[in-house]
Amino acid sequence: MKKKFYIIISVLLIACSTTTKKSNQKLEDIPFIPLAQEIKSSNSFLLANDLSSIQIKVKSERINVALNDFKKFWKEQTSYEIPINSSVNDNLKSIKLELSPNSETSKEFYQLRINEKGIEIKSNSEEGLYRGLTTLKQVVIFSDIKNNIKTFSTGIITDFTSYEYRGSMMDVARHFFDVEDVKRYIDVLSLYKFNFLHLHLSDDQGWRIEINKWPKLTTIGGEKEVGGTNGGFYTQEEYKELVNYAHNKFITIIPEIDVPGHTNAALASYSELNCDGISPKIYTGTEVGFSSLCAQRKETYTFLKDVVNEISLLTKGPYFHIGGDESYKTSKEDFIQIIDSVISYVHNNNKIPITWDNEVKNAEIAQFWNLTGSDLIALKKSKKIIYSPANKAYLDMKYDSLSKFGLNWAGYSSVKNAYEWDPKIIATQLNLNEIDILGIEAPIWSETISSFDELAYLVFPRLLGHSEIGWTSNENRKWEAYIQRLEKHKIYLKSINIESPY
Ligand code: TNX
Repeated sequence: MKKKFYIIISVLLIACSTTTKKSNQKLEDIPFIPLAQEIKSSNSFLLANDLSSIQIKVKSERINVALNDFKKFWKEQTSYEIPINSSVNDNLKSIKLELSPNSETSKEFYQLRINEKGIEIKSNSEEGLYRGLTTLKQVVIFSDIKNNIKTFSTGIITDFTSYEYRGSMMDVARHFFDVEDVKRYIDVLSLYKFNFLHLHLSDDQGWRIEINKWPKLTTIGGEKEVGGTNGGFYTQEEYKELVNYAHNKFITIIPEIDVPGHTNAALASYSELNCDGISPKIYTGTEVGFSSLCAQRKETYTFLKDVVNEISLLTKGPYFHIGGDESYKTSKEDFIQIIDSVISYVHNNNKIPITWDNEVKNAEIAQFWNLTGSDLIALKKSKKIIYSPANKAYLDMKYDSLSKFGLNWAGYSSVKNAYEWDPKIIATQLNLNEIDILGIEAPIWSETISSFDELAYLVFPRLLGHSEIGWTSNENRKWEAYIQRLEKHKIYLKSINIESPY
């Protein structure tokens, strides 16, 4: 009996001490990814059930959508309902969002204040408010629960991004990923403050977007994928739905039509695009560099113009990616002729062209991935660079020799390797200091993956490292502290059915 009594007392003591420990959670103990630029904790707390509403004075369709999402999220996380009000009453404890003009701060700057009276997010832009809301989401996810109630530690977060471009690329051409998969990816990207999703919509193995003037691109070119299984494509309506879905999460979709190489699917769909007038067979292997559009045929230019025009009409953002990588079957002259034409079609649609770094080009923005020979000249001709060094940023590189999926042509890439890089250092090493760093992008190529779970295996947790490289200042990024935070995110990701192997 006595023994039992002691056991009960000690269990109670341990429980009490962990609760007290938990009540000492400070705002800066929340494992934010990406880490905020400045977190000042104060020593108080606010209970989730004290907050009676979300108050919003901003008239913004996108913020409304975001808040309706947040409302659902709040219910799931805290089990309380929280209504949205369009008026502000300072006497009520609530979550307030406010646009406050400030010309000195950058576009995505925001301030998040938590005190005993409530929570407030202020920014001079809708983007900033949204980024602040994603920070608040992480506060909610990772705050301690005391007496069954989520308890938020007080303090002030002042935050802004290091780079204006923080992207990921999804290769939907090698294996097709449907609208639901892409939306699911967008959901996670938005929680980690990414603002661009680049969709690789065409390649040798598949053409994935409906083009009204060239219907065989999808009926023939979209039919299969790597391995010979059924592929697929987005109708223009579905594509618009994706663009809007991403837009509401403050993510801009960048379409990529890869030319003049990586075009077997188009060449197989229309014989007139081939120099010899004969369509090649549909290709379901994984080699690169064997296909090319024909610079001498006028149909090539009509085709390119139609494609760029139709896709530009579906595109909300400023950019259009035109590929330009690994065109080993195109002569230099033909290459320049085709690329320069596409650049002019993109400009005619008031879009800004982006190309991969290979070969000499005149696009404003180059995406750096892997340097060989003349590629450095192409980079030097650009005004801005997006950094995607394959040995660091490619999410399709295996983690190590045991990885179930992935390639390893650029080497293995551990979680640490994918975290420890800095575009500024690469710029210095390549003598590209004088060219603006637009930002970074982590691509996931899909030769070896064909479902969302397989994609998740390669993407998570490495993607989170790139989110921090894009957002957080280099001085604030420390590997040891990062992995502590990352462990907590892996638990959260698991709770939404995203398993990361490492
Ligand atoms: C290189 S990156 C490619 C892709 C492959 C990828 C696989 C680039 C511009 N080209 O065609 O899918 O490697 O890692």
